[in-house]
Amino acid sequence: MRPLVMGVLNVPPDSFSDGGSWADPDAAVHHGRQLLAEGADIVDVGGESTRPGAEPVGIDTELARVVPTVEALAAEVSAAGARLSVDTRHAEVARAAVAAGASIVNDVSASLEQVAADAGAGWIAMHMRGQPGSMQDAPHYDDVVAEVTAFLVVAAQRGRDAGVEELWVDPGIGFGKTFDHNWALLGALDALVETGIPVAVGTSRKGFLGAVLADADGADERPGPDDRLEGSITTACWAATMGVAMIRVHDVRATVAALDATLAAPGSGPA
Ligand code: PMM
Repeated sequence: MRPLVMGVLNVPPDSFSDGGSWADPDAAVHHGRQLLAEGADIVDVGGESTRPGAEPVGIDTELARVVPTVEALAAEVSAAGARLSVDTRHAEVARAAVAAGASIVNDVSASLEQVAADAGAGWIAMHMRGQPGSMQDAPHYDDVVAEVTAFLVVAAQRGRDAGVEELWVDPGIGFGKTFDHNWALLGALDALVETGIPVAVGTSRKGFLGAVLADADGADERPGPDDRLEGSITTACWAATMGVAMIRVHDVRATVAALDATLAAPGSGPA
């Protein structure tokens, strides 16, 4: 079965990959509609950039970006049989977004299980080592796959104990990880899937893809976020064959088509 495709709708002006193209609320709503038309199962609205080195924006700014966008999209998303998620680390923003029509809390801090449970929302618990401002300062693990898996199994249990009825765990590609850590986690996605907890993953346009794509075509310069489509799609398809339940992407149409092609052959999914 095809994983759910979550389309990224970043409202902050400093988001690393779309450079704030959708910072104006009307433009954000327009882009949300486009993600939906392209086949997104979930539209993920975020008001605070968590790219490496990003500074926190403040709750009021985050609320002002997220809530009107969720409100404006809620009816259309639901009519299309899709859902809205809110990408936030902050309880207040999560609560307000769910009140405005979101039904999933996409939580890069893996700490909002009680908020999600109380709001009757689903919860995505992502692994992050450190905080966005400093997380890429020499991250170290003895065994990245074992440590991230152990963290996520505990998080999922916390979620269930809090009363969350629908949850996913996400290894947090790029969040306090070297490029090698990211590849190790992607290579071992099947082990995470084998825990039986639904797995979400996001590789789309991330820096570790730029390094590989530069090597591939012999270019001196690494492609920027907008030029990482091939790597984004290939890793999404890889994750799908490993059995993940959800993939977070910027390029919805291309990813959906590639996933359908990848999964069309009998036996192409997880064993
Ligand atoms: N990556 C980003 C933001 N939110 N949420 C989940 N669950 N998983 C991710 O990998 C993830 C996320 C950073 O990427 P962006 O700046 O392009 O949104």
